[in-house]
Amino acid sequence: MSLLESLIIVSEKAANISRLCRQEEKLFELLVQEKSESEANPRFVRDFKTLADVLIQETVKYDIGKKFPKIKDDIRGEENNTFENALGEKVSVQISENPEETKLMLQKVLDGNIEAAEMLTNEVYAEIALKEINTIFPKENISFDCSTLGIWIDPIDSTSEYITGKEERHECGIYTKGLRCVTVLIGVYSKTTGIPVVGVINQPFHQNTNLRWSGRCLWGVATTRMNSFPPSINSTLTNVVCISSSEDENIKKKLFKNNFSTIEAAGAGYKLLVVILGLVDAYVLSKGTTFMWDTCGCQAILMSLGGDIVQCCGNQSSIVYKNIESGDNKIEVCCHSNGIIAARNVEVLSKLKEILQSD
Ligand code: 2IP
Ligand code: CA
Ligand code: CA
Repeated sequence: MSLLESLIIVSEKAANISRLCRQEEKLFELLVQEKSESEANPRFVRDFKTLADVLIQETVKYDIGKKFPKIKDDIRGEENNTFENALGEKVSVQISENPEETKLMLQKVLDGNIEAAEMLTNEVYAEIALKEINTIFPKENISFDCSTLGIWIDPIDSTSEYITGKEERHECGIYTKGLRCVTVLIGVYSKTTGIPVVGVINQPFHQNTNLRWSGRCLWGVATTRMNSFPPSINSTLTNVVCISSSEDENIKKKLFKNNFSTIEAAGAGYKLLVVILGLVDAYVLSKGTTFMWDTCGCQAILMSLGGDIVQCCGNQSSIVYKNIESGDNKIEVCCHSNGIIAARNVEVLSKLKEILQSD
């Protein structure tokens, strides 16, 4: 099985874990923990860390690392895998070859809750059938030299929506808040050039039928310009830009002055998703509140469609990726401190670069 297919499958496993934790109310309450100050996203006074988050990240690492040993040591994610239980004990969340061991580890994190540990363990080792996944599978087998690649994972983007999840919908169909803004983001990049290569976005809470959520999975390969979209995907421009609710007035003014209207939606991954889908022309963010794990996969998909993600301020060059070294301050090294502009169309990108650089 190819790296791309394996990434699609593991993203579905990630989505299953996220749905399980959200739908089992008891499980969900148990899982919410606070982040330590040094790890917190600078935008939030308080951030959340959930076991689901860490477990998903470690499951992706385990499954992909097992199938592609050459990439194993270069799979990284947003989360730190050390968990502390109510007794102040530290447990490192790591998936082991032996499901029994994983279950015991989870039991520890869950203060002895065997039922919850069992449910999660089953999901971690579940076999995912291709027909369960709402995607269009790659028609060709693309092979990569895994020894030259690294991976960035955001196991759950839009954690606050995942936890509080009150839905709001804009009249154009974009969800500005709620569970639909949650995404699992996986991005592969070249360690030699830093350029994104493959991206997978899984939206676990895409549709709700009879109180059950189902998702969808989108992917793209930047290098071969292959992706999961029909050739007819909407390419009409909307003159709408997606922004964060925390965006500066000055940026909004510049956009309005140039005939762009804005929609404020939650989730960096979700905003990138609506750009990818062509529901808006671009995502503009002037602040340093996104990180390598937020953008890597989405940028690969945008590149497969002819777009890109560039810095909003600074030299406005394309975003590139690197491995963090031990001793690095992860938040500092991985932060896109100059903000970002993401678009599916390079003309739009050039226009926005100009607008945002003007006084
Ligand atoms: C967050 C999340 C937030 C987003 C922020 C990201 O990632 O996507 O929603 O802020 O930039 O870093 P906003 O919604 O204002 O765009 P996470 O949920 O993984 O911490
Ligand atoms: Ca994120
Ligand atoms: Ca996250």
